[in-house]
Amino acid sequence: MYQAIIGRVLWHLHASWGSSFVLDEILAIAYLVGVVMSVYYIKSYMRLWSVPGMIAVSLLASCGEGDGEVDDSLPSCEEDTRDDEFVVGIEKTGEAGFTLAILDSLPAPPAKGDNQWSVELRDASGTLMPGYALEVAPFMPDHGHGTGVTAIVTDDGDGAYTINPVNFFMPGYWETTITVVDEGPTDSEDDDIDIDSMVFKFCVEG
Ligand SMILES: [Cu+2]
Repeated sequence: MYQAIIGRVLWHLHASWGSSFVLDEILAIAYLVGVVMSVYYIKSYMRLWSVPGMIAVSLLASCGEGDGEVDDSLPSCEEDTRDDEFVVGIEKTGEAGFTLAILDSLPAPPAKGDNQWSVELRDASGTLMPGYALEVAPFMPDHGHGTGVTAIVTDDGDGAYTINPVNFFMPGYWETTITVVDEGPTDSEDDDIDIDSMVFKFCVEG
């Protein structure tokens, strides 16, 4: 894209140099300025709508309101009825019948900041299922944002996986969607298949 733009600018400049009309040169310079300005505008627009940008914008819009005041528009964790109470072995079953159990959480219960989860994956018949990829996506539905910290998943064999970190960077109600993915025979994402997904719901204290 940049080569094409630069090529067109050079062509215009060449055309203007080749003639004796001052007007051509003025047009070429105006064109160059226009291209630079529009590229800069598009880049800044894209930066605004990138994931960190969206998080920053939604944080400014929703999480930053009421500086120094107690925000009582949202329930505290004690009042929140949407969350799961954490117990060792808490499990969720997806629509395809796969079950994911959290066998250990550091810390327990899950808290603000980075959490490490040891989980176990079984299929609908209860068989332990190693060899899948898990995609972990914490999300705050009240604020409409996720986290910028990517969870790294390790396949420990025999259906056991370690997820670290599950990042809850602010207090409140978080829904963590874990998607079970069959990555297929190649490294390419083209042959990835989503097998099942489950949602864990935890409210973390400030
Ligand atoms: Cu938030």
